[in-house]
Amino acid sequence: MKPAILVVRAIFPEVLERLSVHFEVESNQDDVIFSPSELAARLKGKAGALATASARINTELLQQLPDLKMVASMAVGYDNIDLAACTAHGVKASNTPEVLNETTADFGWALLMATARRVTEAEHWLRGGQWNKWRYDYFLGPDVHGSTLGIIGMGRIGQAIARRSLGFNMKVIYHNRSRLSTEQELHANHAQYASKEELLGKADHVILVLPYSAASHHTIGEAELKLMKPTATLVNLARGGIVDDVALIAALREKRIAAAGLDVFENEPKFHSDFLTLKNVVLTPHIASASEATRRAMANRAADNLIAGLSGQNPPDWLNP
Ligand code: 8YV
Repeated sequence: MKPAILVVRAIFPEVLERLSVHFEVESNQDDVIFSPSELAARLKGKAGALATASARINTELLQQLPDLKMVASMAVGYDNIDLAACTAHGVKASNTPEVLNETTADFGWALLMATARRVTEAEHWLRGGQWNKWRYDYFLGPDVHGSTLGIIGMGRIGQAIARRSLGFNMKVIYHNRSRLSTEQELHANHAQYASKEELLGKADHVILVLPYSAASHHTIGEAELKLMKPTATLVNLARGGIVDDVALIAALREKRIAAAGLDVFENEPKFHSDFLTLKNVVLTPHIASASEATRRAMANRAADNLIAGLSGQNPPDWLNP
């Protein structure tokens, strides 16, 4: 008999078909958001789960699921998965690194450009019927080319963003838990290591691409926002919770920084409604990896991991070997 799995959220139909060659698949193509108790009920008796970053995989869940052997998440970030709890319960966990690096870096660039050059604000103004003349000072913003880019979190996505800055003749400074090798710095447009404080004081544009953890909670709060230039922009591509949203709203409202571009929020898909009252923020619904090809690659990579892990092999992206 084939092992039973749950595909927790809706997914590309061809990936479901692929999985059904190996497993008895329970799917959720209506994309119902399960409560923790519904998720536990659905996972009862299942050997595996293909989940996304919105499913909380913790001790409370795992202790109800003695048959579960593997959780394959379709995301690079795995702050939703308690790896120690998985290991304690003999559950393999995997993520989907690499396949989304370039697409996510592209979107970081899109948010940076839109934020600095006030693209969505200007569009709302035009759509609102307010465009009746040209003026020298309409929608002035900071330049992106030739500026200093500060990247916090210089992993694979951060480095892909740094490479893009070469064409914009930018200087790159970065902060990371550990310093890159000289060769990696060279390939990342000669990125220079800086302390977080130094970076915040010097950068014209700050991009956050670090993983979320208890240690990175509110990496950008009131004190850090005060270090930034009043002309600077902030982009968060990483996770809600890395920025203190209440502190950011205050800084944007008081124009202590110029603008922000946010793809992630504390408590998403709910977010602080005060963001909607601000013109100097670009808001997107967690879509940085959302290219057709990349989302397919992520889904297939999660499937590869589940197929390997439940057939006794090492999943290629095993997080808790
Ligand atoms: C996903 C992400 O779209 O990979 C990640 O960590 O944040 C996004 O690419 C999302 O988390 C879906 O699981």
